[in-house]
Amino acid sequence: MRTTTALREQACQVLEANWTGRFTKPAPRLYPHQWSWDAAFIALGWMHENQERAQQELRHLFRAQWKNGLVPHIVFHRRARGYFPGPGVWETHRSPDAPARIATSGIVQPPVHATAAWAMYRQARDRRATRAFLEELFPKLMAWHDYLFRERDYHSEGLVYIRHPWESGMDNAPLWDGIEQRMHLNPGDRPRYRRVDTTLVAEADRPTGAEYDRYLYLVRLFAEAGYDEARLRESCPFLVEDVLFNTLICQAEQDLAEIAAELGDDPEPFRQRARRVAEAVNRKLWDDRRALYFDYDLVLDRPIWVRMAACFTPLFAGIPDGLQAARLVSHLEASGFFNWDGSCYSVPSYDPNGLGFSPVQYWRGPVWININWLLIEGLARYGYTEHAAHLGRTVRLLVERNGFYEYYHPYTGEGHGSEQFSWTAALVLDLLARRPEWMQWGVRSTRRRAVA
Ligand code: 2M8
Repeated sequence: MRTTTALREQACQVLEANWTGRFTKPAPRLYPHQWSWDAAFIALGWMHENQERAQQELRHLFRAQWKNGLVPHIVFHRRARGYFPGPGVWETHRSPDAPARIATSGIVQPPVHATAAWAMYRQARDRRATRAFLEELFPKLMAWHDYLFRERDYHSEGLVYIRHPWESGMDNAPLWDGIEQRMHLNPGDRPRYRRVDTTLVAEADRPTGAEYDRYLYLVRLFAEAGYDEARLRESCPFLVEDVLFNTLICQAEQDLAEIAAELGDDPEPFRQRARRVAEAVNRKLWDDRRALYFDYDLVLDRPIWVRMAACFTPLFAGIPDGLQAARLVSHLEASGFFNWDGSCYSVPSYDPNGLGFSPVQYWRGPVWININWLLIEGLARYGYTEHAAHLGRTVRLLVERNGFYEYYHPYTGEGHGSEQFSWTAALVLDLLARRPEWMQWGVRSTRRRAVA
């Protein structure tokens, strides 16, 4: 076993190697640009080592914010090549809101940014210097959240929708299979393109060609509509109220409230919005019979009963009450997602007994460190410290034995996707710094039992 210092140094080396001078790439070759939610996770790692870089990470991203508040899921790096789809496919100049001089995509990713910014401020050695950064970012974060509630809350019910699988961050999750099957593409609808990802990592680890056809079909739909949300709301075949996305905006609003209070602003509007999201998640996405949160398909007007690790993440934002939380934890243990005995590395991204589960294919089963990180924090929030520590030790085992991979085989622990993956390294740094007791063996904590 490596010492904590050695592990920390290795994690720092990954971030250092992926640092471009302006931002940190998610991975050396597979992802050469800046991604939105990666930037937030990466900042959570940098903040323990280099506050300036943590700030630069978010600054770089928000410099590309659209006039309507949208924070794009990719900010393209001028000097980088070898990623598909690039700016030419997105055609964001068709939108009056896109920035003129910075090339971006035209969709979003989960809003973890206010959460990262508030954590950075709390961790900062020099709070005075960080306060200026917080002041600079505050209006941009407000504009970002306002965009989501103004443009993406279909029924004005406190839930934000996503309109592309890439917006969820969990690109090829089985959640989207039903919707993608309904998208019947005729020969003329099939975009012509050449993928780069499958030349860089194992093809079996990545989404299929049929999935990429649909990803690209949707991008073309957006560009042809000039990214006009009112039009897209009526024409897009993919409109989903996603559990993870809404959990993260709920927590981000709570963190924005903290930022507002710290800067002498009124935190109440943000708290109210967070409460509204939490109530809506509990009203619409909670399935009391199955004791789980499920995504909601706005096109068919019905829940998507697909069991993902992300369905448990409302714990992160404090959304469930104590009884719901206990039932969620029982469910987690009983379903094969969470194993005390080490028969499977917890937590697989998709139900290990689910139809179409794959231990190697991207978001269809492998363990992802960001999802574990959200669950660690969520379990801790409700007092399940032994569960949280078990996941913390699992994270440590995975990276120590296999390196800082993008995702891991839940039965062998083998790394898949890209090596030297930035958010894996960053979140390990964060856990080592803030939760050191959960990253070691032989530490006992009081196990709170889950009740059915
Ligand atoms: C993956 O998504 C991109 C498309 O956005 C891709 O596969 O090319 C996802 O895992 C996503 O969550 C992540 O932000 C991105 C960069 O790490 O890669």
